[in-house]
Amino acid sequence: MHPLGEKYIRKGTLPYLWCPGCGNGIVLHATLSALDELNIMDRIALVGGIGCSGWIPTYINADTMHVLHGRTIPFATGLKMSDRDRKVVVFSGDGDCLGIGGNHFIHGARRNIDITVVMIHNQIYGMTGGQVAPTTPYNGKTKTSPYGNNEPPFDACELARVAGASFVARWTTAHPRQLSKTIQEAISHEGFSFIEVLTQCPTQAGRVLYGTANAAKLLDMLKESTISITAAKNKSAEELQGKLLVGKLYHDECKPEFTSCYYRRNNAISSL
Ligand SMILES: Cc1ncc(C[n+]2csc(CCOP(=O)(O)OP(=O)(O)O)c2C)c(N)n1
Ligand code: SF4
Ligand SMILES: [Mg+2]
Repeated sequence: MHPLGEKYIRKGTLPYLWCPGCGNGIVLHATLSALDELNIMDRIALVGGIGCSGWIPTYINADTMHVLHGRTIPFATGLKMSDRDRKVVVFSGDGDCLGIGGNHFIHGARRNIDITVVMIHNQIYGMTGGQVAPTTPYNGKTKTSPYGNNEPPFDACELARVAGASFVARWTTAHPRQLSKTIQEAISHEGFSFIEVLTQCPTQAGRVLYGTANAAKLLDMLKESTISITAAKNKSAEELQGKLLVGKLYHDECKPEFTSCYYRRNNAISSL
C-alpha cells in the first residue's frame, strides 16, 4: 500500500467499492496528500453525500459523516456552527451537489460559511446506474436521455461565484498535483471554498457518453478538453474554442465569513 494509505486509510473499510479506473481514487489520493501537508488530521471533519463519490471520506481515518443524499452542506453547516475550530470538507457528487442539493449549495455559498466543498463532476448519476445529471452535456445520451439530453448543463463554478463563494477552482483527475495543492489552499482559506473536479467514470459516463470504458482514454480526454487559466492568457479566442478553464478561478480573501460574524453578533447582543 502507498505510504499515505498506510498512514491514513481506515483498513477495515477496504476493499474500495469503486470500479477499476474510477477517478474517485485519484481524488482520495489528492485529499490525503493535502491533509498530510497541512498536518490537520486532528481538527478536520469530512462529510460525504450519497453516491460513489460520497464514499471518499469513509475510507479516511478521521472524523467523518456519511449523510443523506443532497444534504452534505446542511450537515457541514451544523458541524461548523457547533465546532468553529474544525475545518470541514464536503465531498459531493454532481447530482448530490447540484441536483437534489442545489438549493443548499447556493445558500452555503451565499453565506460564505467556512467549509470546503469538493464536487466530483463525472457528468452522470454514477451509483444509481447512469441517469442524466445537471452536468450531463447537452445532447448527451444516458440511460434516462436515450435520445439526447434536452437540458444544458450548469457551470458549477460560475454558479458558486455568483452565489457568493469566496474561493472557486476547477481541476480534473488528470491534474492530481494541482488538485492536491488547491485542496490545501481551499482548506486554508476562511470562507466558502468550492472545487469542481472533472473526473472519469468509466462504467457509466465513459460507456454511455463517450463509448469507452478505458480510463486512460477518458483521462486523456479530460486533459485535452481543458486549459489552465495561466496558459489561456496567451491564447486567442480560436485557440480557446471548446476548452474549459482549470485553475484557481476566483479568490476573495476579504469577504466576511458567516460563522465568525454570527458569533461576533451574538456576543454583542448578549453583552447588551
Ligand atoms: C433522497 C434520495 N433520493 C435519491 C436517492 C438515490 N440516489 C442515490 S445516489 C444518487 C445519485 C448519485 O449521483 P451523484 O451525486 O452524481 O454521485 P456519483 O455516484 O455520480 O458519484 C441517487 C439519485 C437517495 N439515495 N436518496
Ligand atoms: S459507477 Fe462510475 S463513479 Fe461509480 S464507482 Fe464506477 S466508475 Fe466510479
Ligand atoms: Mg455524478
